[in-house]
Amino acid sequence: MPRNLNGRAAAAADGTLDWAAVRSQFPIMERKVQGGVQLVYLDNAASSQKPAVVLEAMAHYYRTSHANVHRGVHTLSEEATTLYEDARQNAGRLINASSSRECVYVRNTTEGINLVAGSWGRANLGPGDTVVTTVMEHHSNIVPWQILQAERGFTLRYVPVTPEGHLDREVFGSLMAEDPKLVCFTHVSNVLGTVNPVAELTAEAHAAGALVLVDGAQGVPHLPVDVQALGVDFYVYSGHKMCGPTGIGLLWARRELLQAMPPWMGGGEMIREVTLEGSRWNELPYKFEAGTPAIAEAVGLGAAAEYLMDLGMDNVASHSAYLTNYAYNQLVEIEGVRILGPGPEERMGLVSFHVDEVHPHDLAAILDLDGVAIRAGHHCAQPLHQSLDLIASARASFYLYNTESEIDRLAAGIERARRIF
Ligand code: 7TS
Repeated sequence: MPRNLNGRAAAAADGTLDWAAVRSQFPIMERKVQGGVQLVYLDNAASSQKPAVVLEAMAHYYRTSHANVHRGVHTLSEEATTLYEDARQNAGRLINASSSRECVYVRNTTEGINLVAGSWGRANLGPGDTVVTTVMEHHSNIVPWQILQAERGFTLRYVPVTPEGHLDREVFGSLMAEDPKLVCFTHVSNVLGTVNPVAELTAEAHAAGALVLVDGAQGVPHLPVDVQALGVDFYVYSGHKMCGPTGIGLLWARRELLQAMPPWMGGGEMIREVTLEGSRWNELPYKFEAGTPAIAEAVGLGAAAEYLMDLGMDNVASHSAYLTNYAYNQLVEIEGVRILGPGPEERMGLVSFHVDEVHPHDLAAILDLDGVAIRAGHHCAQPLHQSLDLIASARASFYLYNTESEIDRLAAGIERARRIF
């Protein structure tokens, strides 16, 4: 196996990417399961696999430079701090943040949204205010708002999804007439694969005087993201879905918003001065980073962001679109398969479906016997499944290292399951 570690090393002689070389950079792709079957990993929307460059960045940090950050003047603490802050730069550069001061490390997308709800939301929302989110959301962009609503007494409204799997723009428009204070939606649906028109929706929400929060959990892994061009106010993503480790993600927000927001958690790191009478907060972004952070994970996130930027997010997007299209066209041909969501050109990274007479969990179990890993269930999107009149669905989701022949194995497995039932 060639040991090309960084993304640039996978460029072919003609400048295009050698996707087989990319695949070879992910050690887990050699994994056999079920007593010797080659693993086919199609559960990337839940969590992606990691390239060697990310694993090695984290291991190297622990082997050579581990210490707590922003504290000591000793060599290791300074090295750890530099690695931690360089990683923040890369994680921000991936989404074109203009300053790393606007980039707050969080554990994941869920924590980032909870931070905005608990800080901005608690300070700014009350009776008479409206927050708009959508039926398409992962629970992490619904439940934090419901919890806050119970405390603060604002109105929470939901944009429905059309039968074709898009946000209902007419209802979206009519909800803007209610002067919402905040509009929250996902960049890419983790069930339908729908790519939402973030810039257009944001312009509409801004015209109504609302701030916009975008859940980028499924957007950042596959699409070039430019938070400045999109015009959004808050953008959140998880490291573990974009080649990085678990336990780390990024909340980006416009500086004025972060400056005005109260801290979310109190403790060490986030203060400038503490007396028994009260405390003053640290500068951005540290005001929101109480306690010893996930340092190695941040280093891994930075390495993942750099890896993706080396591959080129346009290349990554084309490859994901190609695999998604290939899978859609394979699955749509299978009798009894109902694909959820829009056509292949309007989706990214995944295909969720239902097979007549076969429960999604049974299907996933049969595919697992073939070494094919997919997800079955409600994918933390119960309201969306309720609107589709389904309790559960099966989902195959793709990433950098997947191949056509793996998708062929998925299709063959589905055919086999249909014959069994
Ligand atoms: N938003 C979207 C659109 C997601 O797909 C997910 C995770 C999250 C938020 C939450 O991310 P976390 O890193 O905070 O957990 N989605 C899935 C999934 O579809 N299957 O497992 C996790």
